[in-house]
Parts: sequence; C-alpha cells; structure tokens
Amino acid sequence: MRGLIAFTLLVAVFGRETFEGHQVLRIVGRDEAQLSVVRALGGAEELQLDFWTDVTQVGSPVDVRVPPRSLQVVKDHLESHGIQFSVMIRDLQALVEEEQEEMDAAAATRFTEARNTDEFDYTTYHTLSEIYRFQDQLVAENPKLVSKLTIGQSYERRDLNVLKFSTGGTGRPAIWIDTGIHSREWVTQASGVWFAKKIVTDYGRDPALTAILDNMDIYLETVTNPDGYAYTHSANRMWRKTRKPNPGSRCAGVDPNRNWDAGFGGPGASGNPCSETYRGPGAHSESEVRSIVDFVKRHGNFKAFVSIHSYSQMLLYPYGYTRTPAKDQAELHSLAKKAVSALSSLYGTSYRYGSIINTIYQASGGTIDWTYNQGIKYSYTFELRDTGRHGFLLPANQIVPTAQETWLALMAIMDHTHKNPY
Ligand code: BPX
Ligand code: ZN
Repeated sequence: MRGLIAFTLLVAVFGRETFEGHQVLRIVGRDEAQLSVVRALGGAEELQLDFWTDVTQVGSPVDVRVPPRSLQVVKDHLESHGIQFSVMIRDLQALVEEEQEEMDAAAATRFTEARNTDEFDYTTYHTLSEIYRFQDQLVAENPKLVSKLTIGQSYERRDLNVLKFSTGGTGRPAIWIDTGIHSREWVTQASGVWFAKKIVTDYGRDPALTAILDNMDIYLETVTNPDGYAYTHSANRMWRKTRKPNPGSRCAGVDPNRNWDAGFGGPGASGNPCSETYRGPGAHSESEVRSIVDFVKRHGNFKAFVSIHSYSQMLLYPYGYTRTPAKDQAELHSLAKKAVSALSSLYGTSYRYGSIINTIYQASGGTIDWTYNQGIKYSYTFELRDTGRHGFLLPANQIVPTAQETWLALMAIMDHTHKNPY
C-alpha cells in the first residue's frame, strides 16, 4: 500500500506513469491447467499485470505487460509450470519515449497548428484537441457533405462527436464506423482521422464510394472513448477503459467492449473493477456506450456497423459471447474473406478472419454482438496492425499504410452492404 501511495504521488507530481523496465511477455498455454496458472497470475493484483490479450483459449498467445518488480516472480512461476513464453517487448518505456519524441519532433516542425485539413499531419499521432479541431475544419471545408453530431458526453463531460457524411435524403440506410473505443489503440483513432479525409477526397472521384454516398450515409466516431484518450496522453499511455470511478474500488474504468447488452455478465468478461475487461455495474452503464446505443436505436436504419480496434490483424464477426453461429455466418465469412484479400493486396499484410469466439477468444458484452442482435447484419470488428512486435505502440510511420489498407477492406464491406439491401 505504501508503494502504491508513493507511486500515485509520483504520477501526480511528475505527470506521467513510466514503463521503465516493463516487459511484454507472450505466453502460450499448452492445456487448460496451464491456462489456469496464467489466469491465476492475472488474479494476483499485487503483481500489477496488464493483459493485452485475454486468456481464454489453449494455444492462443497471451501478451502480458509485466512491471519490473514482478518480472522475476512471473518468469520463475511460468518456468516452474513448464509454460512457454517469450519476451515480445524488452523495454516498453523505450517504445513510449520513441513515440513521444516523434510526436514532439513533428509538432516542432509544424510551428503552428494545421490551418486546414490539407495541412494536417496524417503521419503522426495527435492529441484529442487536435483531432476535434480537425473535425471542425473538415465540416467547415465541406459543409454540403459533412456535419458534426454530438451524440452525448463522456463521463468527464467531453463531447462524443460523430461525423456524418451525407449527400442528402432523409432516413437513408447508413453505415457506422467507430475507432478508439479502447483508448490506447492509437492507430485506430489516427486511421479514423485519415478515413474522414479520404471520404471527402474520394467522393465524386471514386465511383464506388460515390455510389455508396449517393444512396447511404456514413457515420464515423473517431474518438469513441475521449476520456481514456486524453488520459493516455496526460497520465498513462496504456489506459484502455473508460475513466469512471468504481465505487468501493481503487481502480477506475469499465471496459467499453464488455459493457453491451449481449451476453452481458457471461464468460469472457470480468466482474472485478481492477480487471482490464471489467464489464461494469450493468449493461450500457457507460455513457460512451449508452450514447451509441441510443443513437443507433433512434436512427433505426443502420445496415453495417464496423468497430475498429488494434492489434492482432484480424477481421471478426459475431459472435463473441456464444458458440452458436450467427445466422448469417456464411455470408459474413465470405465477405470477410473478400475484405481481407482487398486489404492484403496493398502491402501484403495478412489478416485472419472468422467469428470472435473462434478467432480471438470468448468475449461477452462486445459491441458488434449487440449491433448484430439489433438486426444490423454487416457487423464487424477489425483488429489493425501489428501482430505484437509493437502492439499498441505502433510506430507513427505505419499510420498511413495501415489506414490505406484498412480502407480497402472497409470499401469491400460498404460496397457489399450497398449492393445487398435487406
Ligand atoms: C474484439 C471484438 C469483440 C470482443 C473482443 C475483441 C478483442 C478485443 C477485446 O478484447 O476487446 C482485443 C483488443 O482490441 O481490445 C486488444 N487486443 O487484442 O490487442
Ligand atoms: Zn480493443
């Protein structure tokens, strides 16, 4: 406890949590017994482990961030149980500093903030206020195509902004895209910004996108968890959840991808507020989630819903909470195959695809299980680059290539949705 208080003070005084000496281990459990050992490590709160991937399936790698004071214990423990692991990231703070230095250097060469969205630097990571400013500029530059809706406020009262791309009409069928529901997955918010610019650039030029937008609207929420995102800049680069305090616990935040009313409370989520996959006190308890739920219901005509995460290079469809195949499994699977092949065509990036539960792990209360059960057939989740070399700290020089290749997959999904009305 004294350690924790000293540490909290340190963060309060010096601002940011450091990850000096933190390593990311990749653990592969050979059988159920080994998985139980790994899960038990997660339950030992004093070790302060941060599971970057959840432990639910034999043979699937589990990436865990381990602080220096727990490293020896954890490694010894794994070895004593004959559990295989490797060091994926040897010094996490080095990656954090590299990323921060790149951001600072890019900011220094800009002198002033971008005056318009052509000047915006798509090759670097940005703060929340820079992204919000970009959104307003994009609207001001393209008033006939783009508008900004505020669908609610976050726990800390930040606006939840959604860009609407529409060429007119009322009650048109629509496509939803969100990025950044997990705040530390920075390449997703950065890609969301790039997608917004891509849409205004390609409308009227790219026949496929033009046809889509002549019949459908696109809604894009780029910073779906703004409190978390601000916190990743100000205090803890590795923050994933929302920022709402949990009464009776010293741990804050709810996992907004376990908070939806789809298998809520079942296996593949935690009831422990200190867990990275804490489901929250009830379904839709988080304002960031509730605002989307209300908006989607009020709108009533979404035909595709794409929720974008990183990392692990996967394209996933429902379900995550149950092994029961989705009724549209065959179509979802063949469209995923097509989307992934379009993605790979650009830089050869390879993606796995399939249902959440069969491809990554069991997860309950996930976004797209809820949207699918609401009748939105084309519900997908992406896990963008990479496969663990940098994890959430993807170097900024990969932002644009990642966004470009992902856009090809998004176009495949949007085009199919447009051509297959239901
Ligand atoms: C994706 C969709 C539905 C349920 C789970 C996922 C995987 C996602 C998660 O656990 O919420 C993984 C992640 O993006 O958060 C982190 N990661 O694997 O790197
Ligand atoms: Zn995520």
